[in-house]
Amino acid sequence: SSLKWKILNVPKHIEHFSKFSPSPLSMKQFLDFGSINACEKTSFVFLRQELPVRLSNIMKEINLLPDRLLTTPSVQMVQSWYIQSLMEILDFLDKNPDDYKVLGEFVDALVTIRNRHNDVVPTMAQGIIEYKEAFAQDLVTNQNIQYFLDRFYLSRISIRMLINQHTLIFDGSANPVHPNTIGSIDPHCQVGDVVQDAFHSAKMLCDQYYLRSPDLILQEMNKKKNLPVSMVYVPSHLYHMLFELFKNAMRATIETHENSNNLPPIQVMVSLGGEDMSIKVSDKGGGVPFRRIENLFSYMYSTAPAPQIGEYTRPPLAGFGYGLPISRLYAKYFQGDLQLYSMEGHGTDAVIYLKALSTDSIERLPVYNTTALKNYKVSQEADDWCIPSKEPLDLRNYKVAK
Ligand code: W6P
Repeated sequence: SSLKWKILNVPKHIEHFSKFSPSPLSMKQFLDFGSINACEKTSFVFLRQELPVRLSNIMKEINLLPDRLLTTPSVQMVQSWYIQSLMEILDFLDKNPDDYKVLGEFVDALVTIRNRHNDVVPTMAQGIIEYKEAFAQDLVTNQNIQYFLDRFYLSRISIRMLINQHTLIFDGSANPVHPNTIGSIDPHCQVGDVVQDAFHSAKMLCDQYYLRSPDLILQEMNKKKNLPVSMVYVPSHLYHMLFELFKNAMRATIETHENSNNLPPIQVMVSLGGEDMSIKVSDKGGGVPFRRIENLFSYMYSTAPAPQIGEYTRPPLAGFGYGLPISRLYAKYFQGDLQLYSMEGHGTDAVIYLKALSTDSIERLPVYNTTALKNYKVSQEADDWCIPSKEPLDLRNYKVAK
């Protein structure tokens, strides 16, 4: 049958499309797809090539995972979703872009694909749990998993962005919920408003579990004008990052001031410069030792099995899950970053750096090439730094050897 023929040919299609580099889009290009002269046909012709390229590039990297991880039921399941979705898009390669029915079917296919991949993050996490249960976790494995998941989730964010833009802009039946947005992009995203929204949501969770919550002090700096800071951005991405930072900041604040009647507020500074739009979230939650900061972004160290029934469950307020590493990927997606500056004993500053100019906001995409391949081949080697000795050296026994 034609279905069997297609499945047998999937590896060949992956070979073909993974030879192309993904094409990063700028905010301006995203906006052009959604402007008055937006052409559904152009978007369709672009996506039926670009989606297979992005899918195939990352599928090549899935295949480079250590066998013991690749063969877990969870990772097998995720891989089968990618194969199925790739086949469904390839179905459109021989269809006529001038046929409006084809365009309608394409929107439907994209919605199906997006839903199929909804649970990729928890399913991959399950794969990591299965892997951790069976094998000792070493530093090299942690590095490899970190490298892969950062690229894999960034690829996923980018693919969902493309799908969201096309379906939101060209689904004629859907009334635009936000008339001033172009797909998921707000050309006049009011950063302070998103800060307030995200803070409010985190505060509700915090009140629910701790019966109190810190206040917000919000300040804005706009070098050019005395106006609220505004930029071209995806509000849902910004909200996701801020919500995560606020949950962390609130939890740290409450847990270090357990025996105090007043809580130090969380201070936010939103600053717009010529190149950067930066947001600093400061808490006085006692901070984190410098040595542990890296672990906050580690997929492997922050993957814990789901609590069993009857077991003590932690409040859903931060400090677990993939919130921080994925928030950093949202920042990096349009050439920004997310960094933590902590002082143990005092508190933590979390800073989101974004590009102020839409001309600088260009997708940051992983590409499968020989450099990527090399990064999966790193093996356990001797460290080129000494291991600090615990016992002070007894100098009386010290003899100079040459
Ligand atoms: C902390 C740990 C943390 C992570 C992210 C954001 C804020 C904070 N505060 O103590």
